[in-house]
Amino acid sequence: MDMVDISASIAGQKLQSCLFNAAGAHCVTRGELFDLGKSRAGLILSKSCTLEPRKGNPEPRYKDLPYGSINSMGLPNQGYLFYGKIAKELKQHFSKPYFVSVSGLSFEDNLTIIEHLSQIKEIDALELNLSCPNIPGKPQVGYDFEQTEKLLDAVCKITEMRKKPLGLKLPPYFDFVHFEQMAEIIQRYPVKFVTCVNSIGNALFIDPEEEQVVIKPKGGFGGIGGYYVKPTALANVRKFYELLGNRIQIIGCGGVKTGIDAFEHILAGASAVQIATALVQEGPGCFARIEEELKEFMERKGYEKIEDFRGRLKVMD
Ligand code: OXC
Repeated sequence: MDMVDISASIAGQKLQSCLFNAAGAHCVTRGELFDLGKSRAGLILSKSCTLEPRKGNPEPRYKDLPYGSINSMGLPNQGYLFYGKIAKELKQHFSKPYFVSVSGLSFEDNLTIIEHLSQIKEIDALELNLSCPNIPGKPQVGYDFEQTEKLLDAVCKITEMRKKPLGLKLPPYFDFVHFEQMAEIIQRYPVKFVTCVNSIGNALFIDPEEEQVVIKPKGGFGGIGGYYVKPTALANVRKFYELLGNRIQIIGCGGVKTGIDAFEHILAGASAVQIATALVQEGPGCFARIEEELKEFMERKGYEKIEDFRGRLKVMD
């Protein structure tokens, strides 16, 4: 199986494995970031950071479900200065890229954070989160095209000046018109990658025995992940690959629990694949397992590297 190579390249960075964590999953604390460094993950991505450290929403705020998870974490994180400062240390210990996810609570916060992080050379790229569904009173920026454009306009001025690669974490879209409108905006900016998708926001899971919701914040509404979202995630990867794939890389995220799930994301057009629910449920050991499963499936198919099949999804005529 050593003949099979699952390395990847994202925003000019070489990844030994195309599999890594989604922002939010096992990447808040120093210990968790080090766990990712020691694991088979091809890259370390931080929790989405805000200006100030945040405790997040009241617990319980995450629940495993039969086919995935629901969460309303509310961006618990140690503040942007922490994720900037730890970059050097991570680089001393691990030879893999380090990306920082940014989710400022306002336009100005995002600019302050990005101005600072763009100047840290040990940070290889930034992933701007346009899609956190769990902050009461704050809509997902990625569903507001005007606001997205205004933010990209300002953010890209900074990242271009500082030569820091920028990617976007998008919410799932459900209508071709919305895919096209978003792609039209994104293609006007020097965005290196888009990550499709964040959780499906504001879903509701009900425990019928208890006649109750399963998480506390927002009356039980939260972002859904895992197998519930896989078909939606694949549709978003595919559509953005069709619309942007010739110049912007797509990172797949949503419902990846096995090597075959990762294979499907790559077949749809993903250049790398992030893992959230499976990482939370299984821990960082999931990367070695999913890597082996992906390699085994690729070998059975006669593929030596991911570029052999990436984007080559067949449709029926
Ligand atoms: N997506 C996010 O972007 N953030 C987190 N949850 C989620 O599903 C969070 O912290 O609430």
